[in-house]
Amino acid sequence: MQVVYTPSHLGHDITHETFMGVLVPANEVAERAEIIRGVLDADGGFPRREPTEHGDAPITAVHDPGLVRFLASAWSEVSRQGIPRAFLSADTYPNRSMFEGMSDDAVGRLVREPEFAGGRAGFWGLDSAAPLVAGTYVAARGAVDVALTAVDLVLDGGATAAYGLCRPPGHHAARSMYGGYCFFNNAAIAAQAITERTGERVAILDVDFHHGNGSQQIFWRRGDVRYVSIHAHPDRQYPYFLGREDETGEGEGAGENLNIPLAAGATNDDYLAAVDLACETIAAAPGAVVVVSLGFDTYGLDPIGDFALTTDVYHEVGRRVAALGRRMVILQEGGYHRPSLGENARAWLRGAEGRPFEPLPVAGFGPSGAVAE
Ligand code: SP5
Ligand code: ZN
Repeated sequence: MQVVYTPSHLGHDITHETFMGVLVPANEVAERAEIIRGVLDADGGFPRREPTEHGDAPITAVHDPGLVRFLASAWSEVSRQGIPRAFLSADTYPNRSMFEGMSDDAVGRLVREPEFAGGRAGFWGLDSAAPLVAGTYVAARGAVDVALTAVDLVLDGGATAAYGLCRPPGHHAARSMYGGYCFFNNAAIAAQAITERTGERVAILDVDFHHGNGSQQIFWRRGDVRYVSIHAHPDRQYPYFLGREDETGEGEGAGENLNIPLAAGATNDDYLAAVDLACETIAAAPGAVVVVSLGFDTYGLDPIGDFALTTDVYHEVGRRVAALGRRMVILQEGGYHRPSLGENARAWLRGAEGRPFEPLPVAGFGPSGAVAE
């Protein structure tokens, strides 16, 4: 399987994020993508290529041009405004209760993008844990081009499947919002491009630990993109305010959104049962391509997840998704346990290719998915 990768992600060189107001070491770091790249290279079965540039149009097909302008200018504004920070994080968000009792369109009429960079970050951002630095915009554009190049390989290049090593990830980014370590929604941009180019329906299967609130929002009223997600229940995990079972879409999109929230401690068996339901739901609608939002924060040792999956199950999940018989555009989302990331990606992708998985002799990493302490 071909891998699309660009070193432009390295400019998004995040070292810290905030967790409930406290500065903590960053989870979504450059080393993540470098580890996956290194392990896939060592496998020998994953030829790697750089993306080609696809321009603004596929981005503004799903995102507000204002979000693109904000991300393009945010860091230079931080410098111009003399804000002494290593990264941009929001100051104040427009909480919905700020407008309680005002007319229904008050948010649309009264909330305007401010000038102060911290206020702008609150206007466009979901949360305070998605730091933005000097290289973020170029990196986020690179991740979109990685996704669209994976689409090209599958639609024009005759590939059954392609893997886009996207970083930063994308599935939390909504039409007019960044957040959750995500700036542009790589999977949504890919799905939109596929619908435009094929005129056919597309499915997105989101197997990141977190609900892909951005992907759900973008396609909420769309009858041509079915979104199916398996994730931690939002009662206890980010993004808290979306991801429940009763969110099924509206209008043309009624019935096209399926959320499968799981309890803490979800096992391989729990997870495979959810994968089977997800695959049945995808198979129930026509379409030749599935976009996979692939996260490994479902792994048992992930520092921000609470599931109990092992490396072996990723091979089986890849195999079951491939058994849908659709072409696959597989895009990297989260996954923060660095010692296992490369092997988990290799297991999933080999499963998707119908190849067996033998663990590589990676230092400190055992065959059962357990890390030697
Ligand atoms: C793409 C992706 O996986 N984004 C995840 C964004 C999660 N942001 C919130 C992180 C909260 C971390 N909580 C740490 C709890 C440690 N016990
Ligand atoms: Zn995640």
